[in-house]
Amino acid sequence: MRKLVLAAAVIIAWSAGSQLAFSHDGYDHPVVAGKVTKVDVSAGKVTIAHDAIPNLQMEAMTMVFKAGDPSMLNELKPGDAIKFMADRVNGELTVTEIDMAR
Ligand SMILES: [Cu+2]
Repeated sequence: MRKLVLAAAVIIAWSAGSQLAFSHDGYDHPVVAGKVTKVDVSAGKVTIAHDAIPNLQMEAMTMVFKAGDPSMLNELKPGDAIKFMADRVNGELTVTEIDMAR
């Protein structure tokens, strides 16, 4: 829960500074369930078979995301069940948070 509150605070701060950075309506990133299908640490990218992502108006699909921070990929491997948040950052679909699902 604390992470969600922090994320909201960061988004509000960013939105105040740059209207261009955010194309979605809300200040919240919904947590989305997914399964890692590929990890490319050198490219800083991860492929996720994900459920619907409401803040990106995206249905369930498998696709590549950029990692908001490359270090978040270090402990991920194909087959991992995850909970994550995603947003469009500088025009790229980016995972902003990842946690293992339990
Ligand atoms: Cu997608």
